[in-house]
Amino acid sequence: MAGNRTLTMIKPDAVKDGHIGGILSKINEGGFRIVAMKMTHLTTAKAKEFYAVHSERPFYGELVEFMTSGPIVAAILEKDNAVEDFRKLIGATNPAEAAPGTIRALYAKSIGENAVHGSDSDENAAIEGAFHFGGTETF
Ligand code: FUP
Repeated sequence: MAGNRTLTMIKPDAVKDGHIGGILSKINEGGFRIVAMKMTHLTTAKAKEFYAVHSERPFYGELVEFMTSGPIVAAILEKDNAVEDFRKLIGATNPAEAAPGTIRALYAKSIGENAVHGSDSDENAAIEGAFHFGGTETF
């Protein structure tokens, strides 16, 4: 059975450009319930840990630098089939390939500065949710 939670981050580019409200509206319109949410600023160590799976990729350094360049908004979202449905709502990693109306098509600047994160599996959604939130911060 598909899991019902996913983890998102509104990334530093979108926060800086004033798109928190627009992105939260898309999340609400998409039928997701916000069950945890915080504004935070990742340290280099935390960003490296979050993206450890990409540590051998050529863009890892830039990715960590970008993700620590300003505050983010992290949230756990709930809906049936949350991981897959949220990835549909955000669109392709590269905004040039993101379907019209998706969050990345609307708000992302480039493949690196792409406005939002969405977990890619139920397993990672659970790991990433626990990375950002303790049990008493999730509702
Ligand atoms: P996604 O799951 O759509 O966020 O994409 P990936 O897990 O493939 O990539 C994670 C992050 O790495 C992206 F959000 C941005 C960054 N990235 C790059 O900067 N360059 C690339 O070529 C691919 C990913």
